[in-house]
Amino acid sequence: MRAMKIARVLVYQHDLEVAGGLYEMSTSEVANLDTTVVVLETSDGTLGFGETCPLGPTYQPQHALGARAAIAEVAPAILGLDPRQPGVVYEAMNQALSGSVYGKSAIDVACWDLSGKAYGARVADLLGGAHRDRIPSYYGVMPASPEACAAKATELVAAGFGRIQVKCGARSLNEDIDTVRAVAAAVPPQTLLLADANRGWTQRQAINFSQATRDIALALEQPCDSLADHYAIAGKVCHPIFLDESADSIANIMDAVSSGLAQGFGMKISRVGGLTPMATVRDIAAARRIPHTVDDTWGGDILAASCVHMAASCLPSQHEGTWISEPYTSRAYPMISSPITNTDGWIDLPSGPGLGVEPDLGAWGEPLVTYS
Ligand code: 0XW
Ligand code: MG
Repeated sequence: MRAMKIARVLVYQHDLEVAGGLYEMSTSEVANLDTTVVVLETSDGTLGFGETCPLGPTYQPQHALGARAAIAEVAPAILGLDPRQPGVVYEAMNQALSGSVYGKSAIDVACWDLSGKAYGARVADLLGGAHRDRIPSYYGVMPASPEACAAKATELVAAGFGRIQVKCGARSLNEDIDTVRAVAAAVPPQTLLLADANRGWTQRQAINFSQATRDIALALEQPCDSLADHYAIAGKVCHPIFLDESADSIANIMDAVSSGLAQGFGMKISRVGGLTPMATVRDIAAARRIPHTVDDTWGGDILAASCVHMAASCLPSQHEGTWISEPYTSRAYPMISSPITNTDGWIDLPSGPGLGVEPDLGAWGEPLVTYS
């Protein structure tokens, strides 16, 4: 095998503006996303791309400056390593820094991109193979009146979406109940519905909401703040629990699966630390037939592509959908490759090699920092 070494780590920062002004959830709202793109340049001049983009500083304990600080800690430790060995690179990062896996995630994704380019394969192929070349997407309906949310859901179903998440927890419980009822009445019965409170409900609110909507087939996505809250409400709620923000490590996910706490997961690649750990999560979920999404918190085409490759490698029976930021973002960074978009509620798998996305680096300006 020809030698391939990481020679330089370049870090870029971009602002991603939210289309229409604000992205709202129960616990936070954001107008602008600060995304970090890592470019790994190898000794033979090949470039690999990775990205990490926390959803503002309060969605979960991750923030853009933290990501870049983590990258500063680990970048010197990966220089000279072979990016085709993501596990070896990951261990070097872990030896240099404990935790902050959302920063390490961008480097891990860039290693998979480089591996694909080196082997002439798609990242999905390296992850075990693509079960399909198009994957289903899903959409989060932001807080609004019951009528407005039902109208949006009707529009989404007509556009091809089969999975709809209703953002809850930002209004009174009765308004949430009325909204979810209106949305459920507006969509066909096979639509996968979720009420996502983004940690916003107390245990009592989650139990009351679930009991009041027990006749509706839906899942409760991260209703409460902590894992302990979810253990406390399990058995008292009438719906499956999908963990999202609390699905933050392989260990927690294993416990939630083996204890029977979680019946599904809203999975974010950067939250568990990249494609390498996400492949383990995918396999744990498959072993117990637990459905899950494959998303990230925001990001542009690079992060979206990494989600689509991972999602394509999941069994279709396990993968419920992939949320991408594209419908919500008015300005992403300049790219040469065609954008990763929803068409009829589905997303095409880029053809590769690697992630199959090509940034317009000439239009990106200078990197924030270069490690060499
Ligand atoms: C709707 N999402 C997938 C996008 C935002 O990152 C939040 C997230 C969620 O489900 O919480
Ligand atoms: Mg969620």
